[in-house]
Amino acid sequence: ETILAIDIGGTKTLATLVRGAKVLREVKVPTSREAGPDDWIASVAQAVGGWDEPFAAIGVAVTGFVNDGLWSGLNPATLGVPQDYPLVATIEATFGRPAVAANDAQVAAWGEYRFGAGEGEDLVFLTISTGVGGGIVVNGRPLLGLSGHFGQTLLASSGEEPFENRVSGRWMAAEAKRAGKDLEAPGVFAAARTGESWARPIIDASARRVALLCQDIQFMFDTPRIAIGGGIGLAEGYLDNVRSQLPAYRPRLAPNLVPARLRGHAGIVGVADLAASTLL
Ligand code: BMX
Repeated sequence: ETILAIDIGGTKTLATLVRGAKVLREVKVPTSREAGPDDWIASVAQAVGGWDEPFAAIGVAVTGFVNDGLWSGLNPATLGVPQDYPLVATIEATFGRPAVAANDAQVAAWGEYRFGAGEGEDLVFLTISTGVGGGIVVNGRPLLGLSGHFGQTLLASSGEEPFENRVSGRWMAAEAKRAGKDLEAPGVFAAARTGESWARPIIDASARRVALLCQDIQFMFDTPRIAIGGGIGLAEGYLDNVRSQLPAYRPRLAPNLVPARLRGHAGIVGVADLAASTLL
């Protein structure tokens, strides 16, 4: 069955038609930070308006917290989502098919489990992106609701602010600014590659915090693997940087870090599978 799968992220929104793990059509629109959910959904409707293939159901992956079909932001620095926006109801009214919605990283975890880095084993997925998201698959089931929101955890930042505020692409850009550089995260990586001395410590500090988080995840879930995705997570050298900064425990206690495989498609493939298996 063909599913309309949508992923609304902090920077861009992806609308696709998906069958299994296959992406049949795809269009990308920027997520306008000043607009709100009504506008974001309207731009998706407009972007897919010319598609004439039928679809049986809709899966929506979003940055933020999804509870009973209602969508709320947790960290306004990632995206300003109002509290309890009726996401599923609005999507169903807009597109005229049944819909499911879940957090972007939770369904990316599910997509990687089913079709990517999981290879038949449970996993924890971490995306280091505009923010930091996560998802947990245990005993072959995705944990939904608030679970996996590692970017919101407080311990690594001594309770002063969410973990992601000291790790994410937005944090890297803010640190660059403090060094007098007007650059986004990719510019920080480029500067580190060409040996600009201010850039390397920013990346190292982000990777160090992620390494500690991964070790903590291992103590909490003893998962067979932690798949790392997101634009930062998959940036050249980042995963090796995280590995090199893991605490020195013996191998049985150490997390097994692997790159996510579905790239930007993990969320849409995962939410399409969730829609197909729960709605059809
Ligand atoms: C934030 C939070 C998570 C999300 C994560 C990654 C909001 C709006 N989002 O921690 O729900 O999974 O960012 O989001 O509070 P991304 O847009 O960077 O992929």
